[in-house]
Amino acid sequence: MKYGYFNNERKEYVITNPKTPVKWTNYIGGLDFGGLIDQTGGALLCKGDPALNRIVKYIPQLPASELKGETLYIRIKKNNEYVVFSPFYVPTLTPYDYYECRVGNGYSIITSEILGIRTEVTIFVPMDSQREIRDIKVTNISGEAIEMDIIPFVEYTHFEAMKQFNNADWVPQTMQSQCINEADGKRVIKQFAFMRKDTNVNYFTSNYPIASFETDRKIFLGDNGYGTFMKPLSLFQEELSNYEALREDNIVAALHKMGQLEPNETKRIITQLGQYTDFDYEMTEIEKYRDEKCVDEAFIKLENHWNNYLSKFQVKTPDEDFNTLVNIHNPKQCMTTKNWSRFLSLYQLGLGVRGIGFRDTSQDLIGIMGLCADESTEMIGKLLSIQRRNGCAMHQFYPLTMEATKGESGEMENRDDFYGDDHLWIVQTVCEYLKESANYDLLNKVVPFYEKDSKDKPLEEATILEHLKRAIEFTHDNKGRHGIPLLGFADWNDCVNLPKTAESIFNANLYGKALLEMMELMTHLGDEEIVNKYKDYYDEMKIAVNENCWDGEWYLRYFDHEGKPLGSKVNEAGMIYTNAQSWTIMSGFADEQRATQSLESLNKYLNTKNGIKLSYPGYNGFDPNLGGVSTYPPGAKENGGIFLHSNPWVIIAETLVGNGDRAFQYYQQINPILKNDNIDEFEVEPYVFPQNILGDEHPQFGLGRNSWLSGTASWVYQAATKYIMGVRADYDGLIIDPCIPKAWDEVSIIKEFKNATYNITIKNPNHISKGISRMEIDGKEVDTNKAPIFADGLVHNIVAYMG
Ligand code: IFM
Repeated sequence: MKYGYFNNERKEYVITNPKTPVKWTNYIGGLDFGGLIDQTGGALLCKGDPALNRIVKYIPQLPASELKGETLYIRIKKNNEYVVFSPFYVPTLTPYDYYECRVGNGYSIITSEILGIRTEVTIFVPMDSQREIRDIKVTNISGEAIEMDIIPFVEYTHFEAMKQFNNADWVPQTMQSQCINEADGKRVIKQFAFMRKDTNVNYFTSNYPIASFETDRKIFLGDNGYGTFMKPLSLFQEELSNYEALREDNIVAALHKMGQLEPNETKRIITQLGQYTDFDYEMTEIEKYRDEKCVDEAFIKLENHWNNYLSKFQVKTPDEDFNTLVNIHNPKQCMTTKNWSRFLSLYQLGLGVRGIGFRDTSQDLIGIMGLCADESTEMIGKLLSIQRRNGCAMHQFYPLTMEATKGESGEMENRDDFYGDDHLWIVQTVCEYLKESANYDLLNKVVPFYEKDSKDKPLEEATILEHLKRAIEFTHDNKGRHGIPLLGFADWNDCVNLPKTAESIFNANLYGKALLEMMELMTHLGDEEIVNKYKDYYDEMKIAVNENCWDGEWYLRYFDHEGKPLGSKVNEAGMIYTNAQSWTIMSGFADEQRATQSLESLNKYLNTKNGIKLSYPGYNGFDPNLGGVSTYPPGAKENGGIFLHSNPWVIIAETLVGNGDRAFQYYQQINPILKNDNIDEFEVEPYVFPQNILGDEHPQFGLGRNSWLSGTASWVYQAATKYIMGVRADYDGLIIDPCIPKAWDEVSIIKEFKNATYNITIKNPNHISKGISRMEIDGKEVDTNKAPIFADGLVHNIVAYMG
């Protein structure tokens, strides 16, 4: 079954059936103000932190048919009786003649035709103003005059999201609403929790007179609270009660009387949902956004912003689905994960367990580096400010307070260990930034380490370069009995939690990759001494990996606390792991023969038509010595599921050994666009990567979950742009080193790089996968496949011939 289609001209996905298998969402605004919108108009909004300052009550676990956060009711009079429906289908479930939800960049537009009314609602947050705009246009298409009322609806949550659910005494006592009447019938309806009434005041308003309103859910639903959102009884009375809630479940329902709409007549109402600390300032902004022209301009500005972002890297290949993903939806997902980390989605509920992750965000930042590198610097500084003096890092932080924790959900707080990988990721992030931007000043920026001797006095601070060096030294100093870095609580695979002293081959490879990056950087900066030191570290680790971790046909993944291998043919479950193969190639530790052999083994044991599994066979039952991984059934998530984040690493590894056909095959296996025409098995949105797909050991093989916020976005984008297309920024130029399917004749790429446009055509007359035999820049032959830095604001034409 199919629920929609891609509209590339508008850079949208258009959902044509509201009854998607699970809610399909989109993001508006950012963490400073914004959240997610589902295809039936539900919204989850917050300001600054979804755990500490949440605005709207969205409970994803409720049935799909239930109201979630926000909706819109329309009331018409027929034969002197009210008929009430929602143009979003949910929560009234009124049959529709037409429905579409256009999932755009930073906006959603829901259009429907129900009972002779065409409604179009554009939902977005302006670029430079913190408010959710719902721009509602209603048209009477019934052919006869209709009397109509419009009732936007919001259900608030307590700003402390967890308290809303676990304290049903304090929360209801503190929630209050008030109405401010303005001169011309317009109103601002305020909502707050008593203790925050001067700092976090939510409000709803519109550009139209509000005839009457309701702020108490029980009264709104009617029948002493036994009414439903499907048929709120108060909407069958002429007016709402104008009750200003003193406690309990606060909502706002604002009755706008539109009067009689003649056939084909359209009316437009613009609502605003926001939060203010300074009422006077906010009123001037509210007035601004009551103006239709201002809203139109804000929408165009948002569109231009996204178009500009996407224009920085565009490809044209013979494969349209590849082009669509690389040019539109994948970079959009990169920006979204960069903005939200794992903080707020339908799966990561933003209730305070997960904040901004050191590991996750370091990787997410790389995803936007080629498009808007400078948007990463503030976050790089924040991440490094939770690095510890000894070089390892706190696992995550909460941006409003900058409080950091060692792990998620406090499981690590009383342990003296660390995540063995976190600190190493940021080395790649900073190096990618420098290659794309050439802003070497960043390395001299001084950032404190996390340990402090008093609340506001940092004990030690150092330059970013020094932070990176500490990261390297931490791993260098924390190795196990085989000379392999310690696992700590976990490495990238959060769920394999082996007892202390276990070693991680993933960490060995990540360390190897970080050393390669540091050697390149320090060579560029001319510090030979440190390059030599890192070369020794690198060689030492390469030997340790190859002497201890080769299992005959593939690389091992871990040594446990007793020195026994995991990811070996001696293991009944967890015999082979994907990351041990891909990363041993990405680190440069595997020689050609081992690289080829391990990729063959990976293909044999781990590949499926829906993507590459993380390991095989799955563990079948809980084992405290393995930890989280064994809590899942075989084939799910990290226990042998198709964990998409690790698929692009294999794609990159395949390009590094020159296998363009297989790299592309692996890419297309997970390309969500290709699921569109038959999506009932996959279930989640076809326009973003989910985090996981159930593997073939699970009866529901092919089912996707945890869409949107996943490191998959950043790494698939890197795999496509830097390795399949092969266009990679370097310190002194732009490398052109594609690895494409042999069948492709030609591809072209436009990349903005350091204040110039590189207009690249790659020709493949001999139908090979890899290797540039000659290149011309602006018509002149050059003897390299690296284009120089032009930095002249001009367009440069490059033609590269494969051969
Ligand atoms: O690497 C982790 C990530 O930090 C959070 N999601 C799961 C991944 C794999 O365990």
